[in-house]
Amino acid sequence: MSRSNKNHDYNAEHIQVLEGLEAVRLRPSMYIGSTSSRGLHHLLFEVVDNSIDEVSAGYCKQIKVTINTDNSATVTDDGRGIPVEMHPQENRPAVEVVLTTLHAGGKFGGDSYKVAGGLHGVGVSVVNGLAEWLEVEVFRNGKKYFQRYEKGNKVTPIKEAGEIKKTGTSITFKPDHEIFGDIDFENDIIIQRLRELAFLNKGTKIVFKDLRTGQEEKFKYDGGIIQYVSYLNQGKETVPNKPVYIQRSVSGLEVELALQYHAGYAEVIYSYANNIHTHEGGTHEYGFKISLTRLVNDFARKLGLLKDNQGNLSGEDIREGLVAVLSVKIMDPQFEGQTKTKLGNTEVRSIVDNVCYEGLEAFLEQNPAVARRIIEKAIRASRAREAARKARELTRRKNALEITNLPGKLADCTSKDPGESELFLVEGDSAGGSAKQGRDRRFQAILPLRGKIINVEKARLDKILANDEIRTLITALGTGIEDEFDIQKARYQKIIIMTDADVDGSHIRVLLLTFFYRFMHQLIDSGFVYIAQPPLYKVKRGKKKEEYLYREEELQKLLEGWDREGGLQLQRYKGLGEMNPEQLWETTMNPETRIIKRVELLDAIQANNIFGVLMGDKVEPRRIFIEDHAREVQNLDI
Ligand code: 0RA
Repeated sequence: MSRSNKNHDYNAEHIQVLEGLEAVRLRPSMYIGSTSSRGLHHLLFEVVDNSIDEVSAGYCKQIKVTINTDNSATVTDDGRGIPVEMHPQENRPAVEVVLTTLHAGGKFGGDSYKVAGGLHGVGVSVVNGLAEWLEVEVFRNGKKYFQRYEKGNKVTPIKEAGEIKKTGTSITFKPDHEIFGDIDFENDIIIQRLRELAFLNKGTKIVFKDLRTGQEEKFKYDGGIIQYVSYLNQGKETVPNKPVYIQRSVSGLEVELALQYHAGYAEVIYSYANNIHTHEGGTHEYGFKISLTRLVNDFARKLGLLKDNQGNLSGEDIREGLVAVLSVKIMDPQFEGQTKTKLGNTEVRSIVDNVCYEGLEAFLEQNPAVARRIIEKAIRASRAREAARKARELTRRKNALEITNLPGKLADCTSKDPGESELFLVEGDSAGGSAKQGRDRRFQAILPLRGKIINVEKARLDKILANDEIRTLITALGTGIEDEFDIQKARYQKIIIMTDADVDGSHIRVLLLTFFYRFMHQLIDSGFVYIAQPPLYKVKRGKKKEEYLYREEELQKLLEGWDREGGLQLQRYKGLGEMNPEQLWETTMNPETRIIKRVELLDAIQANNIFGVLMGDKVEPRRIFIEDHAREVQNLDI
């Protein structure tokens, strides 16, 4: 009887535990979102988050993450160590409670900003339940303790395993193949999160080691999110030189902001609540955005850059080229939204608004030159946006009135199938004429672009949008621009930029790519934009057929192998205009023989940056750019 009683007691405890973690095994997605690769990595990050909680509590300085050869993962920290002492209510060691009870974490050490809500902070017990096995080592009280679990069930009691001076926790677990289809950890995903955590928790050393490949990475940023912003702006021209940094605690809410502008146009705002990336934003991000909009407008009026009769600059214009990291720590975060990554706490909005307004105001007052540059950038953005709106309206009106009436300069193709239709954007009227004669009119359309628009240095983007030729281009493409862009309406799925290999040619390419990048980036994303590669040389050797050379190296090779007997005629092409229609067709336009280079997003971003250099306020970078390109052209002139 007593024996069965004992068994009964043991089972009662056991069953209760099983009930908790069995639920996790039955419906893992309810706890970790999915059992895909994302869910797998979620397990690891859950364990790391527990160590980060020790960092937030002020007891942990170093975290080490190791992927072992059997695909198990080890997370070691130098915190206080999970308590091994008896838990007063549960009557078993606290470490067991932590590892087997759902949401047990919150019952301990209540004064730190614990991650909670959404899919995060489900607790390390969930990891235990979804692991083939899990082993915990605790370093505490001068001793080492050890315990092992399988599928969430304890297989050994917590027991002492020697003496040790340091404190901390080490958890090793192997994801259960019965739960996860794929149990291979991916370093890129892990590294990105660990780097992010190191930025968000300044001074914390985070080490990553993959014993499968030997890869090792170390992250430690004493500058925290200041270094995060610098990292995001790496290699870019920035205002100010060092990111602005604000940090303040109000009513238990800790607010940290770092920001800096770059010369480009993209807006990057990363917001976090308790180290969780709030992809969907929320009250903290909203508070920051409205404070920045209000402050920049207030300043613009104060400095007389915005007159009484002018309307306010929009938030969007003010955030063009902005990189900001906003991190808040909050006691009881509410995560809302589709993916539970939107901070919902209402009191946060006005606190963040005030902290950011006051902090940034103080900075701008001490740095009036920076204030001016930020405001001027916003005014330029506002002008470009207004011009884009007008261009959109104009092309729309034109389309409505004369739907079948395509621009006169466009020599369209007869095919109406975008999949086979090509549009050549050709520099200059004379090359345009040759292209029109040489083309296969069934599927090739020609739009000559006159020299006028190529003066990038003088033309700002708002002017360029007002340009007739660019508007013709917009109409010819049929897609609309910006928010109204619709790739389904593209009349050609190959848009081929055909320019000379000289400074003007490179300018026109920069301009067109910048235009596509800023107003029709989906064209580039879809791989519809190409650069034609006209030949550099025509060669005739003896009685052999003429050959065309597209690269300098080909000429080198040919000269090295030349036996000097057959005679050799070499013609260097300086421009497209030197080729007659047949030659242009054969060398550059005929799909059977031509070379065209697909434009990658990176090419377009680069062009966009160069555009910034060419039309920016700085004379020096422009001079260097033009000199560099002049040199390239000279080199071609051997
Ligand atoms: C509960 C209470 C205390 C620490 C921890 C849990 C703890 C958990 C994990 C998980 C990974 N590393 C960890 N480090 C600590 C507070 C202990 C105390 O008051 O001494």
